[in-house]
Amino acid sequence: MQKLICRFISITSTVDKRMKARAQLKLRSTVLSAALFGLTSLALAAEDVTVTAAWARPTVRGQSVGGAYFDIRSERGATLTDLRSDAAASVQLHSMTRDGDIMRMRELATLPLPPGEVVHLAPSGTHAMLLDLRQPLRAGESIPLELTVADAQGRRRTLQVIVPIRTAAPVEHSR
Ligand SMILES: [Cu+2]
Repeated sequence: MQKLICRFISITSTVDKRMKARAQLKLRSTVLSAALFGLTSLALAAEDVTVTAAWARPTVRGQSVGGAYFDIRSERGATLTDLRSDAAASVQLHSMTRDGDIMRMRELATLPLPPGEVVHLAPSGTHAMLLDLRQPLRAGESIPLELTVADAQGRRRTLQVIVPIRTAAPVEHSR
C-alpha cells in the first residue's frame, strides 16, 4: 500500500513537471513572439514613415508658443493623428492661410500623408504648434517630438523625432 502511494505521488510529480515545462515553453514562445512582433512593428514604422529635416525656431523672451517643422513621407499612405512633446503642454497641427494681409492659423484634426508623397511642414504653411512651452527654445539645443501615425487599417504607431532648434530651415528642407 505504501509503495502504491509512493508510485502515485511520483507519477503525479512527473506529470506536474511535464506540465510546468510545457507552461514554461508556452510562456517562452509568447515572450519570443511578443519580442518579434515588437521588432516587426518597429521595422514597419521605420520603413513606412520617415521624418526628415526637422527643426524648430528659437523663441524670444516672453514667447510661450513655438513652431516645429519637418518633412514627412509615408510609403503606403497614412495619417498623422497626434503630436506631443515633453517641451510643451500640448502640440497642435496648424494650417496657415492668407486672409487679405493677415495670415490665419487653424487647427487641423489630422494630416493626411498620401502614399509616396513628401508633406512639408514649414513656417509659411502647415506646422506643428508647441503650446505652453515649458522653457524657452534656444538655438543649438533640441527638443523631442513624438508623432502618432495611423495606417489605412487604423493601426497606430509612434515615431520619436529629435528636433534641433535653429534660426533657419536645414538645407534639405528648402528643396
Ligand atoms: Cu500655429
